[in-house]
Amino acid sequence: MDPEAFVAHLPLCRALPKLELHAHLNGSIRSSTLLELAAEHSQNGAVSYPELVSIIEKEKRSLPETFKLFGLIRLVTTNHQVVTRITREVIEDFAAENIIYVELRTTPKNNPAVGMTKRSYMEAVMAGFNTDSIAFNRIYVRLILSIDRRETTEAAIETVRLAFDMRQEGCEIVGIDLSGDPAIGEWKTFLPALTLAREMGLPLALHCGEVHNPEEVKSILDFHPERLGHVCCLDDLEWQALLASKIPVEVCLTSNVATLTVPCVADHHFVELYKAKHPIVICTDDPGIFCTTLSREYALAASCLDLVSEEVVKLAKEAINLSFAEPQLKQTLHQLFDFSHLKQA
Ligand code: 6MZ
Repeated sequence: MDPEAFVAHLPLCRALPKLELHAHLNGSIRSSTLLELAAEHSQNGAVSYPELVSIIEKEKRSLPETFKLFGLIRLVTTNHQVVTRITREVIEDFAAENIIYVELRTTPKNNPAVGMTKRSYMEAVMAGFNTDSIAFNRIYVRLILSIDRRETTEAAIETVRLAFDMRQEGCEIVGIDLSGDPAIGEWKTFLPALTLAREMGLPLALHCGEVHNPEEVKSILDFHPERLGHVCCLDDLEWQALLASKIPVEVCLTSNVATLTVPCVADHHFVELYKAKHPIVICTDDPGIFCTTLSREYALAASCLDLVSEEVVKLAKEAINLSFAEPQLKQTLHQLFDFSHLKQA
């Protein structure tokens, strides 16, 4: 990757209207907020502040270290008010960098100690939608509910039912995700919940192949979810099956390099996907954790693929068709692109 080309692409990538289709709420938390919450919780002994700071400051950390950090984040984001605050800040930050549509994914959590149920957690998330960015249509926000790989079949089904019920009630829920530490859990545990989601008409965006697990990757590809995240560790056979499937891939460059899943951006498998005209969408995964922005991810992708401006705009615009937005909103998003003052492909 040519650093000069990266810098040259940044202004366009910042100005570009963008869609974020793979961002975890608690991975998008502002560092300043995380440190503030950690300082509060270190006083009551819940977390070790120096430990958290040292993990946050590390530029690259393995997947297990990353999940250790998520464990710490979980300890400081326990109550409803904090969940609402984080959601509001994340939406404001996305809107500020010209993201016009986001599918924010989050894992509904039970926390009996503070009277939190999966539903009340989601209500706290939606209370964070009370921002000027949404009110003035600067950004459209939709939610994807995540099943954590540590969960039981029953807990996963509870999340899917909650997504269905809340969507029926008019909440902006558009799909189901499977995420969490890829070293934990088995496909057969989650399959009943994912099958139920499909029966209920909820699209699926599943994490796939973050670690080498050919059996699970094969099962996921056979299941044919609407979108896949990462697909980093695929053997030849699964790679060919992925290409043949045409299942769109959510590409998270900085995250994959930071977690040492991929050696560097230039060697990232998205280059081959792009050249094969496989549907891809550029995403951040966890912008707070990996200190990145969607504009930066687009500039990285553009410099790595050696794209001209028209191709960058086209790549960003294609995300509309890969989103789970309702048809009318897709039309609105197309118009927003068409009215932007950027060169159209
Ligand atoms: C797998 C990830 C992830 O749900 O509490 N998460 N799962 N791979 C990744 N790549 C690095 N990044 C984040 O957001 C944080 C949760 O999202 C999942 C993990 O389960 C993490 O605890 P929420 O809002």
